[in-house]
Amino acid sequence: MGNNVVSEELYARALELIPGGVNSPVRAFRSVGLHPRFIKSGSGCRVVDEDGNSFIDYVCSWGPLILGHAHPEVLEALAVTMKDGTSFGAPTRREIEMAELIVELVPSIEMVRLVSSGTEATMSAIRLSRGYTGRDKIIKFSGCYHGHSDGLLAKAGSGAATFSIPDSLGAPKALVEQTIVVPYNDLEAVKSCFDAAPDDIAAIIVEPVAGNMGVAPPVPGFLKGLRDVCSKYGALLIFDEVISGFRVSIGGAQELYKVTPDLTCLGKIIGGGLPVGAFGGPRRIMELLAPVGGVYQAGTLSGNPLAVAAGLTTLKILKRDNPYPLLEEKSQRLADGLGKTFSSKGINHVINRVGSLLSVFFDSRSVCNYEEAMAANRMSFNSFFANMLDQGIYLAPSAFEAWFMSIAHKIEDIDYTLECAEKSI
Ligand code: HOZ
Repeated sequence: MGNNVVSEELYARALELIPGGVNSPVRAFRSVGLHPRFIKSGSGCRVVDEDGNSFIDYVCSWGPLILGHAHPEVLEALAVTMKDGTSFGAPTRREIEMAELIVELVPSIEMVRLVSSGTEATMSAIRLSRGYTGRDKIIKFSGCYHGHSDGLLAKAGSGAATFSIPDSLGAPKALVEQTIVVPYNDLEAVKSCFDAAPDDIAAIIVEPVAGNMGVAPPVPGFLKGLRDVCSKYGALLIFDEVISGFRVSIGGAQELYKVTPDLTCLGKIIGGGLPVGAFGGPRRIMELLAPVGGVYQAGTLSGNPLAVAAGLTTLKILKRDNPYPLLEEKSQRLADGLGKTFSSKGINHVINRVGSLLSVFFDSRSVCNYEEAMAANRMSFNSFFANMLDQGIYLAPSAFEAWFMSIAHKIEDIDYTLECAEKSI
């Protein structure tokens, strides 16, 4: 679409100064064989690049922007808050309001600690689970991405999958050995781990809706099975709801699937587009955190006033407006339309969707785990991606990332996307 002369110039400059020209690997567009577009602005469901090309955006900053770009109420909250200063490194009134709202809306959370990213949230929840249980090992699922802390990079999805990095260089072997990796949706494999080491496993960490191998919903009984196994062996169940929190329902996946984790990690939407993470759970566990208990965790910008203002405003709007039925309707229209288009052209495909999270795999079988996601046809995805971009549709530049719908996507945007999909196949 249009030209990308300015993006190319900026990319060349960035390559000299920033590894790979980007501050997060998937943004580089390398896996789809293209160069990134440099984004200048966003409004509603659209972003505009430095060359003036306008795109319908299904990345939405990788999930935070459920209200779309530059939502007026979020901007207003930021403007008002900013006048009083940007950071104090001291408690503020809004943090309590934010904690109250999270506790009210997320079923399992009685107390919550704010941090600055999802990576910090999962890393800290793991430390807390180890402190609480006095055990070291954790179970994670292949293809689930829980941020980039050392022990959680084993068989991580997302960027690591995109670039075929099974385990990151630099992650100490001794630490990675504490992470047991099993296939997503495989309850029997989890049970075998506990049978083999009943007193060693501190926690299971799981994306209750996997969103970093593309989207893979939990099969019926999987999450409940994890809950039962953790309760049986005295391990903690950690739901990483950084993507699914306030996305698949206002109470996240735990509300949707009616399974109560011990700890929940949040991020993305709760920052309203600014950097925030959080982890929470019952008082008896959370009060093991310093300064009450002996598990240390801290952060200069934790609970940053601007981030809290944007996040709090976003959560209040979600509670006030309940956009979830409409998001469901629009996302279904998109998924159904894509499915119809691919079928009419005889293209093998799987569309996985939970609410406003979806992804497309070019495969004839179901995709329930990382191994199946990896087996799908990536070349077809790459050419689909390039053709969509050319027509003004900005998808995540990797088959292992989700598409995100916002309240700002209108029916006409979805129908236009479908027209483009028809031409892109
Ligand atoms: N791999 C991250 C999302 N799952 C990408 C985040 C980013 O590049 O901003």
